[in-house]
Amino acid sequence: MTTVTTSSTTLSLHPLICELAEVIISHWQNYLELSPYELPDGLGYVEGKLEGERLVIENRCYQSPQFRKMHLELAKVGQGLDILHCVMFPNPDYALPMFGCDIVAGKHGVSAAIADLSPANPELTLSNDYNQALSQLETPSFSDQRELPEWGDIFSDYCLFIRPHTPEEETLFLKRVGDFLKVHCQQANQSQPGSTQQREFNRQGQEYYCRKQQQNDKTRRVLEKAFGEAWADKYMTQVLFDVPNL
Ligand code: BLA
Repeated sequence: MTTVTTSSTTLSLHPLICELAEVIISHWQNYLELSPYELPDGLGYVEGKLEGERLVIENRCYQSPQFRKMHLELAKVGQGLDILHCVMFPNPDYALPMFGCDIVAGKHGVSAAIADLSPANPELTLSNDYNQALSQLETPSFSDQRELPEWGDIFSDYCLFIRPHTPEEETLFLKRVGDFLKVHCQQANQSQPGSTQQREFNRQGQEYYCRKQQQNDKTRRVLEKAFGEAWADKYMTQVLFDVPNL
């Protein structure tokens, strides 16, 4: 068995980010059969500094039979910006959505907390099983819901995009992401590989999702400032949102 832990991080990060990292890793460990996944070119740990502030990135990456890549990234930009980024990329043999999550914490607290189970098929729909399971969860309400950007048509009706204002809202966010992960892992464990045609469908859905996420200029700008344009483009297309070439 692969043992995973977040306590080995050398970065000191916003507490919500540390707690969410624990929630994610513990769900992966409790529900899925993990094995290591090597990122290209030794990109597990990277440090950059150009004209901007120092950016340190720590990556954890695993795979399982149902997921071709499960990526958790923790990043620190100077002393002022902490980021958690996580995506579970399904193995395209399985008709599963993409779990994605992003937390951005600045000097004045968390400005963005995002989590979704996003469809990965050309119709941009979740299956009946997912709709059924997700509709049965408790739905917390948050005081500050944020508007999705233009490229955000990939997100489902369940997408949560908020700015938490109290410790209670932070806890509710953690609980909601834990609920999403539990549903997702349970559904994944019950799912069966589909036909070759279905697989092509799933692959196209994943490609569309990645192309849209690559349009997030806010992420791109942070990476460009520390590592330059070419490196940022390579990182966004080969590490953060790589398209399966299968
Ligand atoms: C927003 N992402 C952001 C913001 C920053 C980053 C600085 C702006 C925060 C704000 O508006 O308050 C930066 N995010 C990063 C960086 C990395 C990162 C540098 O992950 C990685 C090194 N982004 C994702 C995933 C999702 C996602 C998986 O990586 C969703 C599942 C969403 N991030 C996302 C969205 C926004 C965002 C929707 C808001 C974009 C906007 O308002 O234009």
